[in-house]
Parts: sequence; C-alpha cells; structure tokens
Amino acid sequence: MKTPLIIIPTYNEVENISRLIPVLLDLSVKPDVLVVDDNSPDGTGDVVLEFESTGRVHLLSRPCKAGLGQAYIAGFKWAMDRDEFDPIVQMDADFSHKPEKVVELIDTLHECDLAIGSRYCSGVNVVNWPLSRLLLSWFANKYTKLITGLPMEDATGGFKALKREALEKLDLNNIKSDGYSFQIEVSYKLFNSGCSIKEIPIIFVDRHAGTSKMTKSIVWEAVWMVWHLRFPWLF
Ligand SMILES: Nc1nc2c(ncn2[C@@H]2O[C@H](COP(=O)(O)OP(=O)(O)OP(=O)(O)O)[C@@H](O)[C@H]2O)c(=O)[nH]1
Ligand SMILES: [Mg+2]
Repeated sequence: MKTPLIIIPTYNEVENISRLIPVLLDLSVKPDVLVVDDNSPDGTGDVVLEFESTGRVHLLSRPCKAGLGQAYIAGFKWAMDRDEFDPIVQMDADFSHKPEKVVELIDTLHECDLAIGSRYCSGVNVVNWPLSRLLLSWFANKYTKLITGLPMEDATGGFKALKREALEKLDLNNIKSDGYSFQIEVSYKLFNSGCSIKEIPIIFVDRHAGTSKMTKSIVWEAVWMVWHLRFPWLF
C-alpha cells in the first residue's frame, strides 16, 4: 500500500497553511503533504518547515513567484521521483477545498483514473463568491466544455486526485500553462491519453484568509489555451 501525497501550491498563505496541515495529517488515509512555495514574503515556507519533523510534510521551495501551473509541475516531478507515493492529490491552501473531502476523492479512484471535486456537477455549489466571480467561473467552464469537448462540468477547479499511473502518462515538460488553465490542460491531456474521469460534488467556499492571486492575464491565458488544446496546429 503506497502513501497518498497531497500537493499544495502556496503564495502568501501563512495563516491558512498553519491551520490546514494538521487537519490533513489527521485524515484517515494518512497522507504526506508537499507544499510548493514560491518564496512567499509572508514566511509560509518557514511555517511548513516547522512540520518537517513529523516526517510527513515536505517543502519544495522555489526562488520566486512563477505561477500555479509551474508550481504543480515541480510538485508532480518531485512525486514521480519518489516511488512510495500514490495517489497524488491537488488542493488549494485557502480552505476553499474542504480537507475532509480528500478521503472521498481518493476513494473515487476505485472507479476512475482522475477524480475531480466539482462545483458544478450538481447545480452550483459555490459559497460567498461575488456574482461576477461566479459568472466568470461558470461561463469559463461552459466555454471550456464547448471548445475542448471535455466531458466535465468543472474543468478549471483545482481539487483533484490522480492515480500515479495516470500522472506517468503526462509529458510534464510539455505543459504550456502557467496559471489556472493548467487545470484544463492537465485534464484534457489525461482524457486524451485514455484516462477515465469522474466528478464528485463539492461545496466550494471562498477563502477566509489571505488574498486572491487571480489576474486578468490568468483569465486570458485560459481563453486562448482551450483553442490551442483543441486545435494545436492553429497557433
Ligand atoms: N507556488 C505558487 N502557488 C500559487 C501561485 N498562484 C497561486 N498559488 C496558490 O494556488 C492556490 C490557488 O490560488 P488562489 O489564489 O486561491 O486562487 P483562486 O482560488 O482561484 O482565487 P481566490 O480563492 O479568490 O484567491 C492557493 O493555494 C495559492 O496560494 C503561484 O504563482 N505560485
Ligand atoms: Mg482560492
């Protein structure tokens, strides 16, 4: 039996990460946690180091902020270099993803290769987002499904569990996205390489602490990325 690995990208999440790690370590599935921090000025990395004595918490520190996608790629490579980890879970640090749901996500991998925590597979389950943000996310997902044909209601979310053998099918040196379109690109490439996908409903709650890293350029990257994924010869 291998150890589940939860990968969490962080930038200025000191308050959240210090509360989140103990909750994750207590989960029945006994995961290890890998935090990929981009040298956060608020000292997120230092807090993670305080948990290293548990032997189950690891810090991958990168020199400067280089985007969520690149942080995940570094985390995936770290996991692939260590045979003992399977499955791999992705989640945000800000408690938008309920830690207890990790167990259900991992359980869902009995039925598929990639399990998605989905905000939109049973109505709209988003709490405390301004309407403008909700509409952006909802339309982004309709648009993604239309252009790429991905059979998913929530392709932009970041709460996922993958079998190690699925991750092995990804060419990590050929992922183009820096921002949130990373989530779309990974799911699209896994689906195209024959992986099965299942969505389970989650309730997504807006962050309580810290600030958003969402920018206009991240949104525009996703707008173009779906066309590139579907028609790579276009540009
Ligand atoms: N290492 C790293 N982590 C990042 C970067 N950008 C975002 N993150 C982390 O990725 C996760 C998701 O980012 P969020 O800012 O929560 O994005 P969001 O959920 O779409 O937006 P809000 O919750 O509204 O802030 C969080 O844990 C962030 O700290 C980055 O450039 N580098
Ligand atoms: Mg968030």
